[in-house]
Amino acid sequence: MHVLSIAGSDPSSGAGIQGDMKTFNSFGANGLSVVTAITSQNTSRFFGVEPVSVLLVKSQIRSILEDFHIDAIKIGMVYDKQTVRVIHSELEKIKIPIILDPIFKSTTGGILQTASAFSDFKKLLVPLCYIITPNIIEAEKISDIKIKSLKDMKNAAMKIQKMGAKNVIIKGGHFFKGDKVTDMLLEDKKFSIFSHARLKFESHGGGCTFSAALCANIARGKKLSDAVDSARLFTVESIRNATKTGRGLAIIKTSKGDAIENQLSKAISEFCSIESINEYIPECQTNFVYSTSNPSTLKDVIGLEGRIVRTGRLVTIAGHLKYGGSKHVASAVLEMTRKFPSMRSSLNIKYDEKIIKKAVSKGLKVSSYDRREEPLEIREKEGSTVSWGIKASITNLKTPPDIIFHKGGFGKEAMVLIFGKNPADVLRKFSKISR
Ligand code: PXL
Repeated sequence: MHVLSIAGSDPSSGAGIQGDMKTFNSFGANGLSVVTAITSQNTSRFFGVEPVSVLLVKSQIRSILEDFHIDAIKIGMVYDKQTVRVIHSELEKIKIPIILDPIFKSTTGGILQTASAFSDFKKLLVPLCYIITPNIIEAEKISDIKIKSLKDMKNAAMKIQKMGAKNVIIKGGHFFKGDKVTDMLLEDKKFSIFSHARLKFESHGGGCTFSAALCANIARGKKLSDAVDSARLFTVESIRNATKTGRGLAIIKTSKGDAIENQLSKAISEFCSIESINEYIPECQTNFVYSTSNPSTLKDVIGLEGRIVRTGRLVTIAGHLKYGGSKHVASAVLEMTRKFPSMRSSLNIKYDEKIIKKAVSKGLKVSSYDRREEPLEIREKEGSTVSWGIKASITNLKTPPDIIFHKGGFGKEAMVLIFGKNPADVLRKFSKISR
């Protein structure tokens, strides 16, 4: 998965391009960068800034877009009017979701956008974005509404949306001096509130960390409210771990990223490195998935957008992990969690009678369905066969099965699905039935 940050350089590495790359990395995304300006600053003081030439910004954007498939773009610091205009003209026609992080001033007071860039910033970049991520002060400036209450926050969000941003998240950290920090998301017409305990100290890089984490989550295909929630929790954790590397403000220390994705990614690597694993991969190849708790749609289940494929005696991971990336195995997990909410992970392997016998002998609970019994109306409905099969296999069960298999049907390959509470649990069960 590739994500692009178009932003300024921060030599202290807490914010800007350098901070974004750390956050992207924590989310397992490949971070690419277009530098719009170079700042000179440390953890105590801001020394200066110079924009990168318009021609060079343009050619950096083109060099990346012509070579990589980019899943999401974050726009951070844009110093002057010319840079605003060139970014707009280069991105105007592309279909990639844009996360716009308005940046006007550094934590230490440096000017990061000239006053004369502001009207073009509003007119050209705000309407390009899928979501904009201002804090209270930035939201006040963009909306021209003084924010003193949640109601003002709502009004500001609606006004910014009217200016063309598809969705708006206003971060409440700089306001409401109480123990809680309240962030407000306006997604289409719906408001959601997120809050967490206020952290006691100031640090450098929180805003960039949030928007970069949000960018990585959107690239992964997460639903917007889940993407915001994950980015927010990641940022809080990173601020909590901030360390005083220099003499001034503590620098954000990015933490581990999305726990669900990390667990799945680790399990997939372990699965692929098992000896002779190629023998377990079916013709239609393998997927491995893990859902959030209480999933309601395929978008709540992360899996490979692609497959684990046989390549001779080895296997290769083709594609990236993405929420909504898997259809078949994810549908199986969705159906399973409706009845047994704890069974959130699954893996499909090739059917073999010996595997089923071994599973039973090892005390695993096995269930099955017969594809020949599938009603015609289900068969004709695209994508509903798996759900039907899983439902048929668990209807009469009081406890969840570890394995569900079917022996195939006309033109359909026989298959074994292993279920578990998490990817490690699935692997543990797989190791019981494999050689
Ligand atoms: O945190 C905002 C920010 C973004 N980009 C650059 C910065 C800062 C804050 O200092 O220096 C380059």
